[in-house]
Amino acid sequence: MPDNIVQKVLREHLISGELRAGEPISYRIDQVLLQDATGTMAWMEFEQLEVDRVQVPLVVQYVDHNMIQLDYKNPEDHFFLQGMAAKFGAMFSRPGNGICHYVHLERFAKPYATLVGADSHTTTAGALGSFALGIGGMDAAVAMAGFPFELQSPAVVRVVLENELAPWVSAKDVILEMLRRLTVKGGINKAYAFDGPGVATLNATERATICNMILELGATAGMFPGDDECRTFLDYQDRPGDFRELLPDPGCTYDEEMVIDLAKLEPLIALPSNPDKVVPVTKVAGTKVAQVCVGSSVNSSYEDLAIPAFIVRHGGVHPDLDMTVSPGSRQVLRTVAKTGLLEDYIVSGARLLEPACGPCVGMGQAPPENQPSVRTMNRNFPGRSGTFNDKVYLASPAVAGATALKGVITDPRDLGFDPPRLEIPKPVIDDYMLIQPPPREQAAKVQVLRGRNIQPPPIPPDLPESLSGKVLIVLGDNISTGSMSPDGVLVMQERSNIPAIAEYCFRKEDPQFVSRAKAWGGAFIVAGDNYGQGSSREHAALAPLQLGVRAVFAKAFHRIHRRNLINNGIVPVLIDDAIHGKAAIGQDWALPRVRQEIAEGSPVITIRMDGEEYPGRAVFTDHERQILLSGGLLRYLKSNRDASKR
Ligand code: MIC
Repeated sequence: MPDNIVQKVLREHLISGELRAGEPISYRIDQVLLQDATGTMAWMEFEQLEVDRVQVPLVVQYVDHNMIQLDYKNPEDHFFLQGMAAKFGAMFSRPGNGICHYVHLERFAKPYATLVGADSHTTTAGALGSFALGIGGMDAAVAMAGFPFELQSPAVVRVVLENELAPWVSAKDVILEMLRRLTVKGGINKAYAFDGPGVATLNATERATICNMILELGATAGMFPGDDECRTFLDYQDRPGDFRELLPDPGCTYDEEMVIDLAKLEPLIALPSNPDKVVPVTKVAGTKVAQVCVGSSVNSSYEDLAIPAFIVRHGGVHPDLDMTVSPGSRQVLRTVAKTGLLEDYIVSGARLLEPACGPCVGMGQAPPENQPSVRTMNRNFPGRSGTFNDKVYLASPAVAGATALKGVITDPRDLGFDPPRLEIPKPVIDDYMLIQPPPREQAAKVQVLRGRNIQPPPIPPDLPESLSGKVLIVLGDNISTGSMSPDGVLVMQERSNIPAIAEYCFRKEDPQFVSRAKAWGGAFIVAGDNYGQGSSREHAALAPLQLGVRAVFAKAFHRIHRRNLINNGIVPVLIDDAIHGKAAIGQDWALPRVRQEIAEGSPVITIRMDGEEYPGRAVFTDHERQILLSGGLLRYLKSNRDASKR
């Protein structure tokens, strides 16, 4: 049967199930990526699986998120991760080596690889023909232990790219256009396979921009073919042996199709505070801006940095704003230094940051309240920048550069000069900060520094016959995981300590949430559509678990967060508008037959409120039901292992 590129990679790795949209499948994982903010929990979960070494060909532990070392917490986490990587056979990318997605693209991504990562933007590697997706830390731990990865087979959408981008229009505008058309929930359980004549006009890092932000559609993955552009990038990276041609078979089919005429796109911008609030830049041109941030895991390649550098050399960064630049990797930083771009930025008055996520997750450079910050980053959920009432806009490096020059949001087509003709130099390749794990015999002797703030994850309780308690909070649509586990230096440095990070749960939405949850003994969260969008952070499930939350009722869940809830023994129940409309804080709700309904595979989970019963919906795979009945994924795996020993 002719296969599209998603099917080709999955078929080569398939262990069980059928490659049909919606069917549960399991497949073999080649590579796992961890970063520091999710990695500490993932390693502690891995330890619980009692496996002496990672069981997949490549695991890389990056340090790129919690880079501000306010006190002992983050640096001790970094050394813990370095020790765990050495002990269990993972590579370690030292702080300063770069952003996980960018370094992974440069050094490890390749056609036909399957990659999972404890970071939602792991999808970036799809630019080089990997089937790559973000997952929670516990799922990453289980993948590292060699278990097949389970997924709902995504519907494959063919994205036909036609023609070529006009001057000053960029790959960022392609993905912003997709967000404009499809919204932040339009891609749930879909994989986007790029095809058509426009594909060859986009180089690997432009493809990475699109694949990174494909996640903002809620999508499982995005994939470009393994074609000449992919080969060129791998050659530049001195990895010609990693190339394999990966093209759709003639006559292959797709579940859906969309067409984007690249030539018709114009510079776009996402308004505060959701990545799908996309409008043409012309609509908001002239808005005064306090900050411009270039770089992060998206738009941090040499080319991405070259365009704003070229623009701001026409007079310097506007005195009324602050401009920051974050290169994607040490390789990019060295290339930028060698080619003189660094000098351009220094002369122009930009602030140079280290190759790390930085402002993207509120790791420093928080903007002033209520003042626009234009960023080339991937998300602008409320408060993510670290500032409570932030106003973050997302746009391309060209728009960011033009804005930095003029001090107001500016369409680069109005600059009055042409974009630079970019020669992409051969990068400076240097893996000095990527540490190989020692051989197995030496690994056992590795001493791991367990910092004082590193506390084991909470263990979910058993799922009883019935659950009852109070509604703790009622939320609207598109609540991101940043609400349950906020961004910013102060909160994120508690990523290794769930009791501490739980104190910040829903602090933006409702500062009384935590005290109420404690006083009422936990219970239930009620939410709208696309609950848990955004980040893969398992902490968004672990913090509610710590506070006693046993079930979450929502009109729809984001894929990664839904799975994190299940893994941690919290029941995700689907509800309709009518039930959502009845919910109020403090109501007594019950799931009177929850265990039996889940055990029987019932499509309904009965909700009782005010003496009436309502049908909540349950859509679980058999395996997910077993996980919930066992009190979470680790308890499920442990009880299976103990049973097989008996
Ligand atoms: C993000 O971009 O939101 C993050 C921070 O990289 C997260 C991971 C995390 O919260 O640690 C993600 O994308 O999964």
